[in-house]
Amino acid sequence: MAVPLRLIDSHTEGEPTRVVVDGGPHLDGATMLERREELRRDWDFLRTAITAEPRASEGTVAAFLTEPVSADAAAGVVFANRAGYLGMCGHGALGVMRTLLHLGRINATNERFALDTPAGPIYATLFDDGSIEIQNVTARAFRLDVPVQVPGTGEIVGDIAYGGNWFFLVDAARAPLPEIAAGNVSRLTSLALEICAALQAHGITGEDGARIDHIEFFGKARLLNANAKNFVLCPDGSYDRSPCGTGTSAKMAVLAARGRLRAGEPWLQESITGTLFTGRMERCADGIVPFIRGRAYVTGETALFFDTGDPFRYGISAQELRGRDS
Ligand code: PYC
Repeated sequence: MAVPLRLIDSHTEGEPTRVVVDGGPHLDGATMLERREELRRDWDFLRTAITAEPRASEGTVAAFLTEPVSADAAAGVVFANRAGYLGMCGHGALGVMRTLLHLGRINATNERFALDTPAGPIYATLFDDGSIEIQNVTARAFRLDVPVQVPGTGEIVGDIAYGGNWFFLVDAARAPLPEIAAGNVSRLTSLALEICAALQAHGITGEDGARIDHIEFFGKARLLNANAKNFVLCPDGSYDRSPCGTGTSAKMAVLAARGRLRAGEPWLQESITGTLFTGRMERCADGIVPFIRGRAYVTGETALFFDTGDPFRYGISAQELRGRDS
C-alpha cells in the first residue's frame, strides 16, 4: 500500500482499540453487514496488520470507520480482532467516541450520537466528567442453567446470553472457578478455552446455531462499590482488560431474566484489571436495552507502513508460522 494507514490508539478501561482514521478501504455495501463481508473478503490483510503481532498487543480491537448507513448516525463502524470480526464491541465503541472527539469530528457533550454497527445502531453520549455512555443493541438471555461436561473438570453450569456477541456466563458461586484475580489469568484462560471447546463439541450454541465465542466468569468484587468482578475470554484467545461492554450487557440480561436487576438500577462491573463499567438497563419486548458507561483515553497516533520486503507486514498469523515450519 502506497499510502500509510493512519490509526488513533486508545484504551477503554485497559482494553486497546485502534481506529482507522485515514487510508482505510472505502466500503460501499448498503448495510453494515455487507460492509463487514466486504472487509472480510477484500481487506482482511488490514485486520491482521492492525491487530496481530508485531504491531499490536494481545486483545487489540480494530475499528474500521465507514460512512453511516442510517440517516441520523455520526459514522458506521466494523470491529475486528486478530481472530476475525465482531458483531459489536462495547469497549471499542467507547474508544471510537473518544477518538472522534480527539479528532474534532464530534464536539458536543450531553448529546446523543448514533453509530451504525453490524449488530445494529448504538447510541453514545459524552459527559462533562469525561465518561462516555453507550446504549447498546438489545441484549437477551437465551438459555439459563445449561450444563456442559468439560473434560478434566466435570460439569460446569452456565447461562447463554447475547449482548452484541454470544456469551456463556459462569458464576463462581455455582462452579469451581479459580479466584478472579490477575495472578490467575493463565488458569482462567485455560478453563475458559476448555469450556469453549466443550460447548462446540456438544453442539451448545446461541440462537439459530450461533457460535458462543465469549466465555465470562464472575466472582467476588474487590472494588468496594462493584457488584461483581469478571474475566472474559475473547474469540482471539485473549482476555478483556476492560469489564467488556457486550459481556456486561449479556450479564444484565441474565440478571433481568432471573429477576435480580430492576430497570434503572446500576450494575457496577469490575474487570480482572480492577477497572469499572457502570451498567443499567431498561426492559424491552425482546429482552433489555443495556447502557454501559466508562472511560476511554487516547494513547497515540500511528502510521502503518507496508514494506514489501517485510514478511510480516500483514501481521504474524499462526497459519503463517505453521507454513514456515513445513
Ligand atoms: O467490550 O464488548 C466489548 C468487547 C468485546 C471483545 C472485547 N471487548
